[in-house]
Amino acid sequence: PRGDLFAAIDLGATSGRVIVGEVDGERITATECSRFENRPVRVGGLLQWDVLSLWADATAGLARAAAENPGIRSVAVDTWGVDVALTRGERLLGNPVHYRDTRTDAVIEQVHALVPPEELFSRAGVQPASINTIYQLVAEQSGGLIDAADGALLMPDVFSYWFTGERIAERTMASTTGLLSAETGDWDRGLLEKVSIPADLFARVVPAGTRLGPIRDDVAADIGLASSIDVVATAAHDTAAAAVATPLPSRGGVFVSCGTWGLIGVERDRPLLGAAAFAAGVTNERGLDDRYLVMRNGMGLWILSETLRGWDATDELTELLARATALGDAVPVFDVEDPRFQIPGDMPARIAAWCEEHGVAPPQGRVAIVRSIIESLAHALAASAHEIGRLTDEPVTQINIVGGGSRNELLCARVADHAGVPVYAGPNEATALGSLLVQARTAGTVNGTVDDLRAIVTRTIAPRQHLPGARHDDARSRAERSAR
Ligand code: LFR
Repeated sequence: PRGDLFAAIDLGATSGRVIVGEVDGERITATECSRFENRPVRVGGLLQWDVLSLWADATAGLARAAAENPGIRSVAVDTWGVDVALTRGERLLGNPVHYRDTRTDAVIEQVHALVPPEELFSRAGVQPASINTIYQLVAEQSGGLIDAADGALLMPDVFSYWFTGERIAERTMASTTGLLSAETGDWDRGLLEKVSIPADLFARVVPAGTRLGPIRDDVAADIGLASSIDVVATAAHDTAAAAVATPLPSRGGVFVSCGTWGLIGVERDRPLLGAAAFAAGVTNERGLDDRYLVMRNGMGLWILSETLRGWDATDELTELLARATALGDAVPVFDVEDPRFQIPGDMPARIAAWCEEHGVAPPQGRVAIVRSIIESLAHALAASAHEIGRLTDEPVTQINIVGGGSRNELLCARVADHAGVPVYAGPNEATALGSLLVQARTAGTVNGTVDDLRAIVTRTIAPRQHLPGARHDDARSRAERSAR
């Protein structure tokens, strides 16, 4: 190889992957070396992480990747935000609970009685949402687990800890908890006190790119690694890693990181706080270095993938999308942000119920349901992009879609149509690329700011362009008209 090699372990909603990347000062290329299932398990009334099988699969994948690619310089783990493991000594106190579990519903009011949502937002910059770690920890407190714990680690940090024995809290990931001060970037002790969560549970916050040390010898032997590899705390929140690898222009571009979730935002030097930002559902999470991701956190491909899962038709996505494209856009547009769509279950039934409640004829048949989901999602993403432009006072001139959604041509084309600006699609593995670039900088392979890292992606990958169509149908108003 011409460049240096790095490995990214990316744990996504349905699968985990080990991706090996080669980086030199100019370019990055990445190859998926292994892919394994990531399925939360519902047992004992709780939706839980299957964390041990993930460890087994991820480390087996890493060992294979290392055997096939001698000289890998480092490895790093990223996942979605908010989920946390409680520890006592070196052990986990049970399986971490998945954020789609509904146990937090019971404590929302309790938390808000102690700290009103507006204050949660002004302190942490994060939009209060029932998935946030703050509610998860308060829920565990009612169950007595906090009393038994002497530590709390966010999920990527669990893997780093198992690899190295180092307990840290990587900052981009920590910023998703709702417990990190937007100002200082450190745990908000005053807030923790108000909700009676002991501050000493948490590990020290470190910036993305911190080298944690080599994989412990005993661990390397256990997982079948011939020689040890360094572990880096990358931008461990998948969204923050994806933002690094999004080929954004210097101005006017909005990123849409579209996987299971849709994160629509811009990168800024300051968080966007205040009443208007709060009311508009803005969330400020940490990006690489001193950047903030000013975003709206909304629906992504989840409704679609959950629908296909329910039909046992996950393999039929390509065909269904082709037929949905041919069908046209005369389908209902429903509100993808309605909370009923967050919980795993029968999505078509919930879409039908939503339509009936709103006096709209529900989509009939699989193809129409798929098209209705795409139209509704495209509409919501486009509207959010413009809302972010309005709130940050920077009119949107283009939208960059990265993540799995960037491979969905119909979705990208319809976002362009609804938004009235060009959409640039790709890279779809932005999260892994971001992780690899952060590691390459830690290793000294490349230097510079997040803009310099991003420029490597821009040089390597040409996104697909989708121009807005001539016809700017507003499907929502049409659906509403037909309802009258
Ligand atoms: C995307 C993501 C979002 C976060 C959500 C839940 O994968 O990380 O940024 O809000 O998952 O953790």
